[in-house]
Amino acid sequence: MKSKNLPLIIGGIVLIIAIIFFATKDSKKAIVTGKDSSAPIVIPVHNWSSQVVMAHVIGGIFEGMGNNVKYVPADSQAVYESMRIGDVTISHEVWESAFGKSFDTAVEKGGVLDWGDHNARSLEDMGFPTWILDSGLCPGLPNWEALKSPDCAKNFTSPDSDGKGVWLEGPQSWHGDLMPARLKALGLGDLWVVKFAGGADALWAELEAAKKQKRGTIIFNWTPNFTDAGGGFTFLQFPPYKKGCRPVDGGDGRCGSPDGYLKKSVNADFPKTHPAAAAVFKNMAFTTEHIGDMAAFVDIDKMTHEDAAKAWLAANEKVWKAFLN
Ligand code: TMO
Repeated sequence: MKSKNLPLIIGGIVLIIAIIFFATKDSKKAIVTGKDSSAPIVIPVHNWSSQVVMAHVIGGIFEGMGNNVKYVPADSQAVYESMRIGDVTISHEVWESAFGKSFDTAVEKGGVLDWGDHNARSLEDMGFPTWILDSGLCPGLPNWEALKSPDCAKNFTSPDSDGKGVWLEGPQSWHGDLMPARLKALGLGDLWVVKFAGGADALWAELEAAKKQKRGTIIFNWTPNFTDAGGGFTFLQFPPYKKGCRPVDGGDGRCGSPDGYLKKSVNADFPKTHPAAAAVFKNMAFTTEHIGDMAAFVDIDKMTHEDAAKAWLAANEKVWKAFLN
């Protein structure tokens, strides 16, 4: 009896193993090559170089996979709600300091997914060109307390600043009144004032002008950026960031910006409508150097964002092809 059924049992086991093997193989295949919808993947475009170049880098990769892509100009705070309701598909540079709060709000409401971090960490803060350290314009830098000296502040004035030193902040759309509030909270209001640049280009123009005129300048800047190369930019050292220290979080504002994440996120339907593109986007993780290079093609080499993306893709084939697996 036993020996009679043995071939049947063995046959059954082999059949079950075969079914499991092919089923797993098939489902894996479905994850990697599942057919993406022909509906466009909507990528937002903001107002700093790496973000725009990276939009075209990622869009180029998606197009190479056979997808349709659409680029839309978007406000960098409102974009998380736009993504939540499906007007925008992905966000590829979620900077913790500037946008963490808007991102968290959208995730909590539902409809936005955290799609993982880039390799790069981020810092967004006030700083100065490193040559100022040896210039005698403000002894004690990069410690922020050097700014308490009237002899320092007077070297950072502009014709319309009423004799006060100037912090040139980025466009107000990035951080609202974060920096004016910080400046006041640190007790610097009598000696310093915040001005807002119309765009990122005004920040870089200010760096050039200050160098030519050998005058002090403090601007808002960030890393990863083209200014990482060569150590030509130094961030001010403020009291360390702690959760809750900002006025929008109920704090007194006496702190610098966090050592932050740089994240990707997606509309929650994206993995269902475009499973292949979503899987590739999840794999994408750029380094500080990758992102600095994307910005440098525009801000140093003066390429268009589209050409910069093509140049970056051509020079980094190994990097992005690894994301396709
Ligand atoms: C979001 N930004 C990189 C301009 O700080």
